[in-house]
Amino acid sequence: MKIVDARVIVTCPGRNFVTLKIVTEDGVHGLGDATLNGRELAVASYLTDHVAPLLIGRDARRIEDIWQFLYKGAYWRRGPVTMSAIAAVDTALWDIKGKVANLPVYQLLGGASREAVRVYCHANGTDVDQAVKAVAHHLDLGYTAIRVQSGIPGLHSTYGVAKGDRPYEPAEKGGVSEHRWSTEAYLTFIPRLFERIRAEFGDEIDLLHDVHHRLTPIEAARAGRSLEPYHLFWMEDPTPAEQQDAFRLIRQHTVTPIAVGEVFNAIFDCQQLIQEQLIDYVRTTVVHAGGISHLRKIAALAELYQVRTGSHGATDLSPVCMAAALHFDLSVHNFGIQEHMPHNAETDVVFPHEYSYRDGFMHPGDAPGLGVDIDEALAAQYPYDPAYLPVNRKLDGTMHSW
Ligand code: KDG
Ligand code: MG
Repeated sequence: MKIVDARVIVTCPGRNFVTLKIVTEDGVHGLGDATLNGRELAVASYLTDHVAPLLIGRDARRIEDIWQFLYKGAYWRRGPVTMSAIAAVDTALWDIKGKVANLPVYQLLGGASREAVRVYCHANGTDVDQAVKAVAHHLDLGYTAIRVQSGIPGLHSTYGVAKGDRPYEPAEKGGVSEHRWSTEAYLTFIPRLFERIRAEFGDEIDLLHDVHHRLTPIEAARAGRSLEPYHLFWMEDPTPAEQQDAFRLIRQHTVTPIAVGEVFNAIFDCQQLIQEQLIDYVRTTVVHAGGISHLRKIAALAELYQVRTGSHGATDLSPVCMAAALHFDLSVHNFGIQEHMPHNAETDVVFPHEYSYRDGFMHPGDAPGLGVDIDEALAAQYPYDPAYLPVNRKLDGTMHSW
């Protein structure tokens, strides 16, 4: 089953997405998400200029061999650009395999380990009152696990909080915007936010929070300890994870569960975190961590150490990634939870899909393959529009993690 075409489609139905479409000699096609938020064209070029020519003539059935060929064959290993490109190829080949077998991909991965995939949503507000309203709204939509972010008194903007009436979107058009940051203001405020949320909504719902890499290990330890009375489902990315052993210090001080991994792209990025049980959830996802094949290896390692999955699912991961993530989530034994940040209506039309949401759960559907497609004519009506993630500076102007 030879590959006869591999092409990249860049579209911007409200935000930029990069999609790889692989076609076989029998006319079967598969899709893979290759979107790297704010650096989209780097992956598009990597695929178009360096990967697509190598795919023509290869047997689409040999998913693992093609993965190893692209990984080992590049010589330059890992990194978000390379691994997103490999992920797109891998995902598209799983899509093709499912279509040829006339089975949804989750059946090829061992079948369903659960009835449906539990998801968490985002509730955010410019202040605590608005955050409370957002939580109430999402409870009405049926979610039972809710990530809460709020504006911080004294700081004009911060990660995870929407501007105006528009839903929160990480990348912004019109240049790089700057946020201001004060660790002390944040550490003082964050327990008050969750105290209020628990007072309003009780102990039943699961609450999550994303620190977004902005604390040092000892500051993260303080945050985790101060949040213990509100028993979070997880505290995400408490400190940058380039230095995996930094998490030992956080673990020594707090029992707040920890989730890490949305910026990881290979199993080596989380090997120590998993093997020393320094985290509870690994957040690697299909598009940035080498595709379904590599994500399964990470999950298999994590299973040995009772670490569960909690894949990243922000709007900068396209519906193709969401579909692939749901097949993975449904099948893998040590699934924990899946992030769900719904796409806008235009995106849902450009990428028609079988997956669905109901009462706090999602399901990938039973269509052969991934159950997601791209309307290429419609996609062409939304040309690429540069957008960047914001940056963060401390109050004295020093650059800080966003
Ligand atoms: O592109 C960056 C976003 O995907 C990221 O900021 C979102 O942290 C995020 C999350 O947990 O969804
Ligand atoms: Mg995050």
